Amino acid sequence: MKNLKIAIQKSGRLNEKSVQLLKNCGLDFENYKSSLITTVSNFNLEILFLRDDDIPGYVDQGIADLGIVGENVIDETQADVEYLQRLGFGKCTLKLAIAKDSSIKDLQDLNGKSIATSYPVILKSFLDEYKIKADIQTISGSVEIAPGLGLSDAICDIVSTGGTLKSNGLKPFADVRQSEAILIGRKGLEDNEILAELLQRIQSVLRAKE
Ligand code: PRT
Ligand code: ZN
Repeated sequence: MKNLKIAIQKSGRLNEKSVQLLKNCGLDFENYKSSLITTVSNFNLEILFLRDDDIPGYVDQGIADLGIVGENVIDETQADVEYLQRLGFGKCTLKLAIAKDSSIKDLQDLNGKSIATSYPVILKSFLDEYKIKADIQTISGSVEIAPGLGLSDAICDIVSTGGTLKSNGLKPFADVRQSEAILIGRKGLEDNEILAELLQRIQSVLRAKE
């Protein structure tokens, strides 16, 4: 049977837990930090190591069959993929945040204000839902320093402990969406036996953790 390809994050917050999950499923592979692809010796699977932002697109295009990535990234890229299994790690919340002493009190106060984010697609759909017209400033990182530098009135960024907001003089203001790592698959994999076996193993690993 033809190997499936699964894309996981090469380095970053989801890498270690993605590797651990696959190892806990009994898959035997070397986690080469320098190579982009590795073969599982005892299962019909190859592992691709990618930037998380690229994973939904690879799966959407069928270059990878499966992927492990945060729901926030899937939503932001608007990839057309199947949600196969929530994985229970990488939990975080995309939040709006403002300066501790900001005059912004409720969502409607964001009208006419500028908001810095790395998630313009998700933010735009949230603002549209509340009929708020704000100026979205897309930046790729260090979003938390934008208000202090005068670039924006608010930010929309991922929060887990809240420590980063606090140390930049910001406070959370509203939740935009929650997220966790999820197993995604390309369309048309429904009857694949390798996937069925892998899903079964993943689900028993998750159950053992409960
Ligand atoms: O290099 P690559 O593009 O693959 O990685 P990346 O730098 O884009 O992503 P990475 O590794 O930072 O995060 C991968 C995924 O982990 C995200 O897409 C989320 O789904 C999930 N995740 C969980 C988080 C966090 N928790 C998190 N705390 N992603 C980012 N953060 C950042 C956040 O952006 C902010 O700067 O951590 C800071 C806030 O953390 P606290 O604990 O101070 O609130
Ligand atoms: Zn990324």
